Amino acid sequence: MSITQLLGIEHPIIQAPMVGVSTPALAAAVSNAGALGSIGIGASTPAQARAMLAATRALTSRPFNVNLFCHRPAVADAQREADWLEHLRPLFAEFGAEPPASIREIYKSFLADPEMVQMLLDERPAVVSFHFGLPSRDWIDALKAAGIRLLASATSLEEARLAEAAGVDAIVAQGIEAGGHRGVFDPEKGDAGIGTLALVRLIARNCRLPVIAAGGIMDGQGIRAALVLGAQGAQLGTAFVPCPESAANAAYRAALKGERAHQTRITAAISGRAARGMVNRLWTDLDTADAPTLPDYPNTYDAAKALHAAASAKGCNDFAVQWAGQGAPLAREMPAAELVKVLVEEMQG
Ligand code: FMN
Repeated sequence: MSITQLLGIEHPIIQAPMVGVSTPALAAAVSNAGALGSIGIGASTPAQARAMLAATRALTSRPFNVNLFCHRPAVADAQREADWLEHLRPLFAEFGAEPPASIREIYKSFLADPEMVQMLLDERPAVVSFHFGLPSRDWIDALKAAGIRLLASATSLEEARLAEAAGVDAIVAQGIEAGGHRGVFDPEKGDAGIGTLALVRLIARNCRLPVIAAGGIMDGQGIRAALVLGAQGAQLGTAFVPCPESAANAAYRAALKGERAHQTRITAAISGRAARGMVNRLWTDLDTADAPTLPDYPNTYDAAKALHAAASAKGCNDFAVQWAGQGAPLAREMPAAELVKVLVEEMQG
């Protein structure tokens, strides 16, 4: 079965789920244009997620994708967290602020959230995707039995093989060029850092499942190249950030059009897990030579968000998280439906 048949779409293009950036309006516009829109519920409670699904369904009757975070649940470590906050104290002081007294797990892993599985089984979105790992086999089986198609991010052949063995329907091969968080299953094992070109080929040659290429793909030429490599589709994140339907703020949009778009880098110091974005002081001032061990994801993120809040309260936007991939300077600002149309035209050459 082709990826378009599998997902019930016309064009082999997926708008990446992007927590904080993708919206029901963006997902619906993409789905209505014949590609697959996505919403990210990784940072939502089941009630918030249910509302987001309803908001998307109010705008489209087409299939869309619902994305979850499957990281190891955070292990609180009061000393490590206190050391990290102490490390950040001088940055807070620049804005006349104090670090928070503590940080916490600002959202639950899907792995520890049976209520979220129940929500998905009740709502039955057409497609569900996993990032940072996989849920247990019985949850995968239950979601499949409910008629939901399942996708999983993989950053290596080993992760793709695990996803295949677990029973998902297709693999999102996420190269090192990609914006946002690396989908690495177990960061402690290290990150092979494989580029999209090699990763797509590795997985297409060694797995039976359809491959969806992700990372650095910004236009139809890039999608075409991925298809030539053996992918059946492409997932684009950064390309959709400037769409008016996204939740990106004015500063984020301006950065994508400016010099900083040429400088993206990966750091784990913002959230506790490696992620790529446009370099600002979050990239340069947190991960210093004397930095203590990072608290777990997403507890570290709580601290970065507090720092951004303190800075922005004083009119400083240098600590805003602006995830973006290496293709960022190629992003184009246009409504999502138009972007899908342009991508398809370019893809068809
Ligand atoms: N991937 C997820 O699976 N879940 C997310 O919530 C998520 N958030 C992201 C937020 C932003 C702003 C960006 C740019 C990417 C995010 N990603 C997320 C990664 C994408 O799924 C995808 O791997 C990536 O966008 C592909 O690279 P590109 O940005 O170069 O197109």
